[in-house]
Amino acid sequence: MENSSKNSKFMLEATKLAKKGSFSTSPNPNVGCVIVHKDKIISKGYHIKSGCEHAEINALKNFKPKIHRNSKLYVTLEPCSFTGKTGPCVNEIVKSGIKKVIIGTKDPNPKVNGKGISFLKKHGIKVKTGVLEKTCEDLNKGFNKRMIFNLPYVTLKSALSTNNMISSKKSKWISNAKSRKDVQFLRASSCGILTSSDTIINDNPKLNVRLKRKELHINTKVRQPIVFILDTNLKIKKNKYKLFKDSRKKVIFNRKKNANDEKNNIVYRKVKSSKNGMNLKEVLKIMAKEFYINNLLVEAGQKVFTEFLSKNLYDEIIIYKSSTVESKGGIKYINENLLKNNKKINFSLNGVNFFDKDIKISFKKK
Ligand code: AOF
Ligand code: ZN
Repeated sequence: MENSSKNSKFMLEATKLAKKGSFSTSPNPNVGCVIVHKDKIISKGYHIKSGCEHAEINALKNFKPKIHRNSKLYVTLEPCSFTGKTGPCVNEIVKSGIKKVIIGTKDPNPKVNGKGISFLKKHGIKVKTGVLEKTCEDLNKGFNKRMIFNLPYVTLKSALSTNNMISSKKSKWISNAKSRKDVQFLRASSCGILTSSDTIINDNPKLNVRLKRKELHINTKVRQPIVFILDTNLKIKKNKYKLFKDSRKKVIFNRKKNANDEKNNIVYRKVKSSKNGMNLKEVLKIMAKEFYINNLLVEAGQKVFTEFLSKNLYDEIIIYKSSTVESKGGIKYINENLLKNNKKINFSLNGVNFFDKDIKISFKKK
C-alpha cells in the first residue's frame, strides 16, 4: 500500500476513536490517536472529558513496553503545547522517542495554532499535517467555531407537518417516536439548548437527554446541555414548568437584570436590547465566552427560527418533516414576510434520512 493511503487508513482509525468523545469532551475537542509500528496499530487512545488526559497521552500510556523510534503517532488534532488542565502533549511525545507524527488538522486554539507542530519539529520529529484534514476538522465543528469566531456552532431544529406547520392541535407531537429519538442524540451532542419563554409557555418542554449511557456507548455520566432561555421581560413563572424541576444549569437572557440564583442553579444575564428585542449575536457571544458552548441546538418557535435566519447566525438547519397535515390553527415555522428580500439566506442540502414516514432533512449554510 502506498504511504498516503496507509496514512489515510490509520488516520481514519484515529477519527473513529475521536468520535467516541462526542457526548462528553466539551468544552474540549474530540481527538483520537493511534500508534503504529511496522504497519500495525500497537496502541490507541482518545480524549474522553475535559480535565482528563488527552488522546496522545492515553495512547502512549496504553502501550507499556518502550516505544520503538520507528513507530509513528497518528493524531486527529495538532498536539497541544501549553499547560491547561493537563500538561503539554508535545513534551510527552518527545520523551517517548517517537520520530514521526502525522496530524489531521491544526488546533485553532490560539494557545496552540501551529506552536505544537513547531515544537515537535524543533525536537527532531518529522511532522506531516493535513491527512484526512476535512474529516478531522468536521469532528470539531463547534470547538473550531468557538476558537476562531468566539461563537458557538448553531443548529436550528424543527419538526414540521407536511404543510410546514410547527404546532399541532391534534396531538402533542408532530414528528414520530423515531424522529424524536434522533433528537435525543442531537441534544446529547450539544453543549447547550436555546429556547424561548414562548416555547416554554406553549409546550412546557423538558429539553433534556433521556438516553442511557449504554445507548450513547459511554462510561461517563450523561451530559445534560445547559438550557438557555430568551425571556426579554422575565415573564416565565418558574414553578409552573417542567424544565425547572431538574437541577441542571439554566441561563435566562433578559433585558432587566444580572443575577445569580445559586440555590436553583439559574443565572440571569442581561443583554443589550433594542425595541426589536434582545441582540441575538450578543447572546451567542456570551454563550461562547462565559459558558464555553461549542455546539448549540436551537429548539424554539417561529420568531426565534426566523430571527436566526434573518440575522444569518445559524450554521445548520435540521427539519423533521412528518406526513401529518395541520389544517387548523397551526403556526408556520418561519415568517416568510420577514425573510422575503433577505439575500443572505443561502444554504445547501446536507443529508436526508428516513424515520418510517418522517423525513429528516439537514441543510448547511453555504
Ligand atoms: C491534544 N489532544 O486530546 C485534546 C487537545 O485544559 P486541557 O489541558 O485539557 O487543554 C485543552 C486544550 O487542549 C483544548 O482547548 C485544545 O486546544 C487542546 N485539546 N489537544 O493535544 C487532545 N483534547
Ligand atoms: Zn494535549
